[in-house]
Amino acid sequence: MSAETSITKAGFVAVVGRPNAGKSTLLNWLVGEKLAMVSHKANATRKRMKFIIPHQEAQIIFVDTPGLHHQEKLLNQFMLQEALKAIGDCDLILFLAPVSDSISHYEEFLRVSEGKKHLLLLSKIDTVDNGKLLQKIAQYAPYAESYEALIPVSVKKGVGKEAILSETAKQMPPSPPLFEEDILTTENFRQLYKELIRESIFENVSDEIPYESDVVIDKFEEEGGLDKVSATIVVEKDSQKGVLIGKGGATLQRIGKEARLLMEEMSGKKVFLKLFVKVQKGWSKDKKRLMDFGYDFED
Ligand SMILES: Nc1nc2c(ncn2[C@@H]2O[C@H](COP(=O)(O)OP(=O)(O)OP(=O)(O)O)[C@@H](O)[C@H]2O)c(=O)[nH]1
Ligand SMILES: [Mg+2]
Repeated sequence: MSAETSITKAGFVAVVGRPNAGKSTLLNWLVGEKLAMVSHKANATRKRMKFIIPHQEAQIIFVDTPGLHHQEKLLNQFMLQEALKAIGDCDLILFLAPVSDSISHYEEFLRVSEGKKHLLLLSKIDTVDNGKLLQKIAQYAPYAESYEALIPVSVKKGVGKEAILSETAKQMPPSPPLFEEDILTTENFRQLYKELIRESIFENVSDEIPYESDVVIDKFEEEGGLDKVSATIVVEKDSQKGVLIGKGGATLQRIGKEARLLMEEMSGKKVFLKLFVKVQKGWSKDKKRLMDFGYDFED
């Protein structure tokens, strides 16, 4: 770490909200690179992920989290725990409330947020007119004592970035930088690639398959400017394997091609991707299997 750093503040910021609120999209936009998977389908993010963004004299470590959502399945319990851990470990929370959501979700959040300082972000404001936006802001007004700031945001329209970064930087505690100053995330390429393959699955197959599948990177080799990746998509049922492969392998080919393009765009390298599909019945309900896939309950 450079001794000449201009960073005098640093801290962790948990980004939380209901599934599909736009958390991962927001963080990709703030960091200026598409690092995290996003999907129009809910419950895309499964693990915490750090995004490191310097702003003014602060090093802000944003932590993306799975949507706040209760479900019986073990994988979903892990996901909820991830969000709650991020809340427990942070200096500030960004709570994302899509502008069309009922404020009851914010009231629920206030009950789990342990009185921690937070910014209330009204997300996806491009989906409503100005009148509706003002109405919604008025509904939150009685809670003005609870939040540090209310910021209307639209990633689609490019609204809110400066306000989010400066309000967040203001709340960071005095500290030397906590991570190297030139990195955007602490995730390695294996993990980032895994998530982009999952994104391609979310976008290309429907019903329960996105929720009952996961990706294991079996091999990752760098050769010159080329990343050679072999990965296995794990599903719960034989029928899901059939759907994922598709007629003559067409679906798997499409998933692979879209994943490869996402991976190449993120890494700026050429990627050679080989995909396999395997059935492991009950993996999403089995603690040991979940741990093998990187969902570590003790972490
Ligand atoms: N119209 C509009 N759509 C948005 C905006 N931000 C995100 N979205 C869309 O909202 C959907 C969900 O985005 P994500 O970023 O995956 O949401 P998330 O909160 O990370 O979701 P989980 O990981 O499932 O909890 C995607 O289809 C995004 O394109 C926005 O500002 N405007
Ligand atoms: Mg997400």
